[in-house]
Amino acid sequence: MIAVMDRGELSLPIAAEIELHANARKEIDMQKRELLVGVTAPVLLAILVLLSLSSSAAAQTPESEPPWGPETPNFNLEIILRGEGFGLVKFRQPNDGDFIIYLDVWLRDLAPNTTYLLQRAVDPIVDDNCTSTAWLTLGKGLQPQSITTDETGTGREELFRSVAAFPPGSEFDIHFQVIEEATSAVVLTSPCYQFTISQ
Ligand SMILES: [Ca+2]
Repeated sequence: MIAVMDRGELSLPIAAEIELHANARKEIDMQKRELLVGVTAPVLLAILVLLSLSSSAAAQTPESEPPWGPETPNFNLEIILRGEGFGLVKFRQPNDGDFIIYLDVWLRDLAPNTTYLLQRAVDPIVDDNCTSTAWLTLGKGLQPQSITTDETGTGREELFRSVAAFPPGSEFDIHFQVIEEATSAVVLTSPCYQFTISQ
């Protein structure tokens, strides 16, 4: 009986203590939650911003390649050609003193095992209206270069051309076409783009 009484008497302060502990834990949990929401979220955001900044900076200046010029003015272009297949030309002017435009050409969905040529025409009146039809075949410097498709109709070629004849800052409207080398038939055409000579 005494033991039961004792347990009963003791049970009240123990229950109260348990409740106190529970309340204290709730408060700590709430504080933790406030910390997570109030402090951790901005810190996480800052970390994410820093990560995205550093990754985009890394993407812009890969160590293995020369740094490209800024996107504005139009020193660099991604030219899309459409027609009987698809073409992409990465038009790049590195930040060096060489006055060379690099043209990485990728053709797709054309006739297999066929040779093609990439041509461009420019006019100096920059109004997004490409009026020139003075097509010039591009290649490796002054040497025209065929782009030969494989058995799946895909072809790649790394072309380049000097623009040393033009002063830096010169602006042009430019458009492109791909012709089949044997027949001169136009198979792909591009919209009108604008570019500025970098150095
Ligand atoms: Ca024009």
